[in-house]
Amino acid sequence: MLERLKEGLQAAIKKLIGVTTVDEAAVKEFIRDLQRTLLQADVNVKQVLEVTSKIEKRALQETPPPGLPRKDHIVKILYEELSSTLGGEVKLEIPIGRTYTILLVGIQGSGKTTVAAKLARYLQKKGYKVGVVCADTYRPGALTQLTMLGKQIGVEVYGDENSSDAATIAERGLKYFEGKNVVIVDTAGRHKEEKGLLEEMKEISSKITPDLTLLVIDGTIGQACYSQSEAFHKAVPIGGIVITKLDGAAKGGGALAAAAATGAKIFFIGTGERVDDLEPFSPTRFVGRLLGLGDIKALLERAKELEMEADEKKVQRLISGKMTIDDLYYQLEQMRKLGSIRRILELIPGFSQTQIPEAELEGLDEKLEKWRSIILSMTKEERANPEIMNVSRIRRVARGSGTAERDVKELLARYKQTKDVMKASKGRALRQLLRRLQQT
Ligand SMILES: Nc1nc2c(ncn2[C@@H]2O[C@H](COP(=O)(O)OP(=O)(O)OP(=O)(O)O)[C@@H](O)[C@H]2O)c(=O)[nH]1
Ligand SMILES: [Mg+2]
Repeated sequence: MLERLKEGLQAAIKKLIGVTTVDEAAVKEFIRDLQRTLLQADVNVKQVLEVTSKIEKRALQETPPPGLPRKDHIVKILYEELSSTLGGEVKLEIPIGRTYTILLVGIQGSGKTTVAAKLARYLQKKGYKVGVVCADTYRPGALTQLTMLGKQIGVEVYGDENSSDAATIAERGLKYFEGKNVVIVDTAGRHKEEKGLLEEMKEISSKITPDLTLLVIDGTIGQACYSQSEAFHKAVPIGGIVITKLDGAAKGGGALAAAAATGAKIFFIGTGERVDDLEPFSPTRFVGRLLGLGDIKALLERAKELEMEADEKKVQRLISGKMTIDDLYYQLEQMRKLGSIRRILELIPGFSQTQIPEAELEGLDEKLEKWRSIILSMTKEERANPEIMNVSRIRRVARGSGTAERDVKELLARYKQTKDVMKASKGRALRQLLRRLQQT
């Protein structure tokens, strides 16, 4: 599945791992390789530029935890950013004690009927009692197709060849399957015109008010997934997406990225014609597989270990009152990864709201951006030994970072304040913070 994308990504990684030193030129080349590969997979240009510029920025600016090679750190960044481009994790949760209704919509030939059978089988294997309703009155032999698939997997199918009223059939089907855990409703894809199809979906949806409407999209159309799902979303609220035919679809990567860009979650992917070829979709697992899961998993674990080790060393330094500006910066970056600075600072005993006025908390997230450039304009010596910062050094750093002298002074004051708090509490404050962060 998605062999070319997989090969392209892995070749780019291999090349990066192969260079002797990862300098700016090597990162830029890596980024170009990624762009080429993603574009070939029909990922939308805007999305390609967005994700690769994030990767480039992080690759050039972030300091890997001590002990983790820069190359590995960049692969980790690639993994994180690609996963987040494919949206968040989602899981189909079936409630117990009532019938959960899933409505399948999508254009002609997208794979709805196949997905109806695959999904029924998937849920049945999990122990749910499932019924499938054929609410397609347009396709010749639609009911026969679904009934045959139902027989194959041992799931009952409801339909009415003599009626052309899809919404009423859907409604009757739900009544017929009272007592089942899940009822899946398959709908028409062919219609005289698209408008009519969307009208019919609207009618069915308002008549049966499904718990979940899944839009089934053919993955071979690539980035066109975006406009297709937008069109459907305007007619009925789409709760999630199923991308089919990812087996052998050269544009599958683009299809997934485009679907995720609409904001709807991808629930499942179809990977073949057999009834078992359906997988729940997890962006992290999927990207892990694209990049070669075994390696990625080991790398992530190692990165985590090293980060924890580094944290412990920093805690030691902070406790002994030897905190540097680098430590402060690292800590702020770590926190930023965990959420808004404001929320985090509220967790630190020494930084409680009694000490920081509300107004000051407001712009803190943007302030971190300023601090980043200030710190980057300081020399190594200054960062390790902020006490040497005098008027002329402050002026130089302000000019170099494009900030005001008062910003530099403020950063230095905040540094001193944090250091004092840490020292006074002998690191208790930090330990408490770390413990709380781990719990959130
Ligand atoms: N290779 C591959 N083929 C698939 C997959 N899903 C569906 N198909 C094929 O795509 C074709 C159309 O699938 P259907 O399930 O009939 O599509 P539909 O959306 O119900 O079509 P209409 O009812 O006409 O709107 C069939 O030949 C399926 O076998 C998939 O994941 N991989
Ligand atoms: Mg069908």
